[in-house]
Amino acid sequence: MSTVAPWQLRARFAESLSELYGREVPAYTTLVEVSHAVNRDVAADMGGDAERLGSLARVTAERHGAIRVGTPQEMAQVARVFGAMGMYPTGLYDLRDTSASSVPVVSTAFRPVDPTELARNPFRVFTSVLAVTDRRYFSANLSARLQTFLAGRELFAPRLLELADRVSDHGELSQDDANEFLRLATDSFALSHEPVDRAWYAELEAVSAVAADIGGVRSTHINHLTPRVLDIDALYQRMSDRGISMIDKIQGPPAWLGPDVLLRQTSFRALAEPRRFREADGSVVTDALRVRFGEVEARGVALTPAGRARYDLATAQMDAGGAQGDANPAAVWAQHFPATEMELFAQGLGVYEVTANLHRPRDGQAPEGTISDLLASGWLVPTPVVYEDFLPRSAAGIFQSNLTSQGRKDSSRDGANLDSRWLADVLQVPLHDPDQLYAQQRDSSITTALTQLGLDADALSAARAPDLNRQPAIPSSTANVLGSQP
Ligand code: OOG
Ligand code: NI
Repeated sequence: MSTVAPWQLRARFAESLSELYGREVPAYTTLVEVSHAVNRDVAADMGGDAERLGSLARVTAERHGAIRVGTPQEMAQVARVFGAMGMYPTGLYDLRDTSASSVPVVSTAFRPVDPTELARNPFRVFTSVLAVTDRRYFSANLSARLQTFLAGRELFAPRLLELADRVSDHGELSQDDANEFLRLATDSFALSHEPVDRAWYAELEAVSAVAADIGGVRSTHINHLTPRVLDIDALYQRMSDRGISMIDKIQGPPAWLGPDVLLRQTSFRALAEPRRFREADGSVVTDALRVRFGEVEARGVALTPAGRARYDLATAQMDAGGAQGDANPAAVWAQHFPATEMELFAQGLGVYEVTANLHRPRDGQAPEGTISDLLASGWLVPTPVVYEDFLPRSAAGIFQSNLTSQGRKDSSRDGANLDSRWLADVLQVPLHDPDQLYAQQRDSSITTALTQLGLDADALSAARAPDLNRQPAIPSSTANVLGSQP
């Protein structure tokens, strides 16, 4: 009997979580249906161009999930379970200072890091761990009680962790073990029906609704599962037409006619779900909790660090315009970003792979010159690299839109220093840097393409590794040539 590889586990896990979440939150199923309809329509309208940032098959299956855990130990277990599915921690998102409300978590995204694996199935999970030692939120006394509570719970069955380690050691599982792994992994994220201790939940909620959601219960659950759409503005309209009230805007870059970059997201409000509570007198009552919701996203071209700096600037200016009430976000955006993909690439702002155009008529000419020359003469063709990560600001917005209250934070105290070194230590596996991954992808595509053209990749290395942090990837003379192409 054939065995099951990590990417197959990942694809099947995404599917089974989707089934689970659809049963728990029916509006999610509506969202997925509308997303698929939008994607079909965009594909029909645009043809092959619709697939420029991922095949329709990939985009249709594409989801991200969000989960939240309480302790470094739980986070390390998550790394084992997701590692078995070829999902590795990438990027650090410290949300403690990005929002006005109390969001005491530090996060990373578990995702495939290899382009081939991303193409097979890009499932990713935004994963947050509670900053239990941060005194701005938790007093010494509350922190100690919280840590005791968390130490006494078990989020992942020992058998699940054993199977996860087996995949990591052997690279595959038998069909039976795979089925068991997927069942246990999916069950770990189901909403529990165990009664919630009212007093404990309320004590944590006074500090932070997120802290209560994580540390007030004895299990974890999927917070949301997000499909990807090719046209988020159309999706927003169709959901609104169906009477589902969306948050008042789409987060991230504005709608405009130029290339889509990074990530645009929107959501609808958390739905109240029946949950059981144990009262102080021991009685159990059914009440409602609003912690989960629906989210949808559109993904664009990844940005280089230089492009990201532009994004930050544009965002700050759009905010300032917003405060004056006369903002036209698309106009502000257009002051910072070029209107064509060719320019986005030529100015060193967008991340692109190149491929060798082996069908180019030779008309007596051999491929020669610098990378820029080869692009200009059509021997190299750029294709965009899709943004696979998250945006701290949108993430903070997502947390915030879900909060029942502001919570409290004593900013006069020192925060705990939870940086990427701390997180890598917690995870016990390397923490990947998104910028490095994108740069590697670009550089290795250049090496492959040059080799295919029979050129000496090393000899062109100066041009091969342009410092996109500081200067345009391509000399401006070429930028002009590229920009004038259709
Ligand atoms: C995660 C929020 C972040 C996103 O898409 O930016 C997120 C959470 O609410 O647990 O999912
Ligand atoms: Ni999300």
